Amino acid sequence: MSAKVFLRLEPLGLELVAQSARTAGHDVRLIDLQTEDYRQFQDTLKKWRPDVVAFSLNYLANTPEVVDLAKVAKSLLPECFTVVGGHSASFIPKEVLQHGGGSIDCVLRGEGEAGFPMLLKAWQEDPGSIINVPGAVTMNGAGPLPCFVENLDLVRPARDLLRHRSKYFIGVLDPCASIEFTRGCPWDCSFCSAWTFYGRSYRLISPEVIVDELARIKEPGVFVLDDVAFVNEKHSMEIGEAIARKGIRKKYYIETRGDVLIRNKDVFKFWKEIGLDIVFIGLEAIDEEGLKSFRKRTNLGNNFEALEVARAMGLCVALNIIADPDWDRARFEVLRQWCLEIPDIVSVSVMTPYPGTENWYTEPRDLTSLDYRLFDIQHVVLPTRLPLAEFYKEFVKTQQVMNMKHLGWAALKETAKIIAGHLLHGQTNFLRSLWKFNSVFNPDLLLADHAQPVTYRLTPPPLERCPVSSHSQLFVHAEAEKENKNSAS
Ligand code: B12
Ligand code: SF4
Repeated sequence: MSAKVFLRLEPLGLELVAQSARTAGHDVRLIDLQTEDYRQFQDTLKKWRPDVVAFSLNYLANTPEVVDLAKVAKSLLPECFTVVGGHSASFIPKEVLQHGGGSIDCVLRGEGEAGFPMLLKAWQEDPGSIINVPGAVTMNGAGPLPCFVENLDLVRPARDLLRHRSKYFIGVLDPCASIEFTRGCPWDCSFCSAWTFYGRSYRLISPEVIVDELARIKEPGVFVLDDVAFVNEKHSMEIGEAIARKGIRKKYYIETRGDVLIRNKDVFKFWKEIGLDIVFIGLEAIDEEGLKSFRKRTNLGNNFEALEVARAMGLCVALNIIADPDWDRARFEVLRQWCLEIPDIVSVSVMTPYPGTENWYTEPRDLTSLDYRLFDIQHVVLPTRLPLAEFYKEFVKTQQVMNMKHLGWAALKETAKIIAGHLLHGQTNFLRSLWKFNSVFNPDLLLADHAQPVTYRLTPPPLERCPVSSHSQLFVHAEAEKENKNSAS
């Protein structure tokens, strides 16, 4: 839903996988179905007739769509080898294969740059041997655990393979490219799978490589897609200094934590000077109990101080709060009031257990829906205290209050200036987004989605909830500890 209104971003993960295949000597094309349609997908398959069709399944909610697309690919090209990879596919490989009913030949777990060239080689040499490729899962069994990319500096994204680069934007950063500075997250929040996917590893990309790439990016806006930006003070400063030396002028969007901002104030200050524009802080809760239940490993004092510090630096601050399905009207009202008292952009999401998170195993409440499409943190998949229709009314009312507070006269004047600048360059993504909110964020539509016929059902967590005995049972990759020692310091 956010992708229909506020943003549409470059699929960097897929570009990296594409480049790794290209480096291995293959002819590769990319179709981003955020900017192209099913007809173009089918036309490409029919005309180009690729040997391999690979899909990126990062978001759980997209599972039915990806499965159906794989079925289309197989029906058009029965001889082609179909592969599904990406964040969510890595946590539910067997389910994805089963939904495919023979149309998906392999799910490749983990970092695609590492496994995909090996998989292609194995398939070319002896299709029966793909089961030995790290991360490969087929109907016949699973290969060894996926391995990490040896050196993140060596694979760079195939940006040239995307045909509609002007369509990528986030809010006022229109057009906007994406870039990665680091990979992994050192924290371990209970609702998040960012850290479990990478097995707790945290790796840095060299400042020289980053700056070289930034210099080649044409878009004026840049989305830094690190889970938590600027954790490593030295690395962040080195990137900033290299950008300044090279005279690169861009506007940046980053996501980070409140405690990181307080600890590395100098970094944020320096980055503000070289173009840092929007800082998204994953606040998640405005009460200590909430922070503790999410295992955020920080406190309210830190978070509120971070907001003050960021505002004082003149940064545009955006933050997220997680609403629990158990919330009543009063709880939503408290959030609305708080949101009106602060100048920042606030978004609200619904607490959702995802495969690959600790919550998936420990959440005591049973799921009320197994429809993948509802696992988008805007729909509710746990029992609500309020009747469901009422919950959605309160939820959307809260989002509307948050959205409207930025549309006062002063804000509109500023917005008009920004839009005029975009129009001069033929960019209309941000302008269009201003009209879309009410048609997308609508309680009746959210409720109606629960009545849609369900073709593919998510396998629920084990009936017996119990604490996760070892975090490593959640990890996708092996040998994270070794990797950490090599590069996180
Ligand atoms: C950047 C980001 C976004 C961007 C997306 C940009 C884009 N176009 O891809 C934006 C801001 C739009 C976004 C939105 C959302 N996000 Co988000 N996002 C991330 C984040 C922080 C990084 C993803 C990323 O680009 N990583 C860097 C690249 C290099 O890695 P990658 O894409 O994962 O690709 C690698 C592998 O997955 C694999 N791979 C990927 N594709 C393929 C394909 C093949 C064939 C193969 C072999 C391998 C492969 O290889 C790649 C290279 O190593 C992740 C956290 C994380 N660390 O993954 C959350 C994350 C993916 N997001 C999450 C969520 C919940 C959301 C939202 C629902 C939130 C919301 N507010 O609505 C929306 C949903 C958007 C949607 N399209 O439906 C959850 C996913 C939950 C789930 N299991 O579905 C994550 C894991 C964060 C979390 N807290 O748990 N997100
Ligand atoms: S929510 Fe943020 S800080 Fe917590 S584990 Fe996920 S990425 Fe890391």
